[in-house]
Amino acid sequence: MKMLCLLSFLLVAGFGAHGQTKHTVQIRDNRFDPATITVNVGDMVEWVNSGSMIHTATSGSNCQPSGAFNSGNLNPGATYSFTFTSAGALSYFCIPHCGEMTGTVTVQAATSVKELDQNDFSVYPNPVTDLVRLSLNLKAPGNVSFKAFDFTGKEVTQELTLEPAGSDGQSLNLDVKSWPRGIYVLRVWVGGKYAFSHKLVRQ
Ligand SMILES: [Cu+2]
Repeated sequence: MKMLCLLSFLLVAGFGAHGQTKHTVQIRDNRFDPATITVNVGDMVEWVNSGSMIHTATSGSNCQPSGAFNSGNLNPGATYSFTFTSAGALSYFCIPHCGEMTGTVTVQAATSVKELDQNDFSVYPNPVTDLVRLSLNLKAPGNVSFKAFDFTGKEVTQELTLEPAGSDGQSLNLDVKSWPRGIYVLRVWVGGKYAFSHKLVRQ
């Protein structure tokens, strides 16, 4: 029961409604952690002031606000969330420390890839405890790469690539033994374009 509750919490906290992913950026004295983050259209970024000073997350560059978003002053412990609804790269900074505290949010459009969709991609076993096999059921039109993220939006793997298909198809084994138990998202790119995401449960 305890596990079920935790699972429900993770689902709500990690994905929210409508498949939205929440990403967290820690505001430290004096930097954003991570300073660069890539999200998909519709995703939310939450900034958490985990420093001991007042900071802001304010879109713009060279200490000039652009008006896209602005947290206002965040006291230690305060949070600010913003949902990104259009693709592009947005620079931001902290108003009191704009010379040294800067970051970038890159928002990518989820493009549909007709030649390959989620049905052509299998993840087995799922839930997984140690080794998960990722494979394509169809020959993809280009290199397929993916990254895994935990429920806070932190990347947990370097980019992994499936080479263009040979006669035996494309697959690889991903060792997740060292990952903490929880829910992960595999984001899949085909030919360099974001295609879809797939949930992976490490139990
Ligand atoms: Cu600051």
